[in-house]
Amino acid sequence: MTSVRSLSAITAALFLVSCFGCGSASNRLRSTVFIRTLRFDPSTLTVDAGTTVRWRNSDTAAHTVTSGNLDPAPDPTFKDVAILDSQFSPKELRLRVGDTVRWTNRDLATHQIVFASGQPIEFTSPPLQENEDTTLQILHAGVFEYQDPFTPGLTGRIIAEGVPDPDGQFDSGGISPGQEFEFTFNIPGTFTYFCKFHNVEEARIVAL
Ligand SMILES: [Cu+2]
Repeated sequence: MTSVRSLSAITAALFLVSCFGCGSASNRLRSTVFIRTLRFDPSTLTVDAGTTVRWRNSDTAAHTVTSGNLDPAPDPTFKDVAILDSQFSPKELRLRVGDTVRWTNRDLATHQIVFASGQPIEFTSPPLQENEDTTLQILHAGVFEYQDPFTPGLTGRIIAEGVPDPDGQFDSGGISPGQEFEFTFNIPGTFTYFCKFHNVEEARIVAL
């Protein structure tokens, strides 16, 4: 009886030791950001200090995770989008961060520019009558979708590219499709990063 009891005590002690070991392993802080087509998902991730963040490339192209910012271009310009025959022309506009978009309504019908919600840029233009225009300076890198609520199916896109300004804290180099990169954020703070292959994707880790 005694030997059975002591045996079970030893078993319990061993169980506790092994459980402590696997407990500390599974409690190690981890979080994942997915690399998608020209965006990091989520674009803002809040973690506890000490967390290891893993970026997984879920796109079909290679990207990087490079600490720093995408800055405005030193020589910003105007970029024109015409609204003609109920189409945005061009439908997809590439520009540099700092450039200003000017939409001009060349239709008889009223049109309006409304950015999709949940993007870093919020914008709703006044309704535009024929030959009226509206402007917006783009101050963030990224892909921005917009639509005209007056015309179902009328959508446009802006792809804003910044000037890379790495700060040297981390740089994955090229991450191929399906591959991963990890970095541990031991110090509280806000850490911005971007992809230096495209200079469009910008995101941040907030470590508490
Ligand atoms: Cu990229």
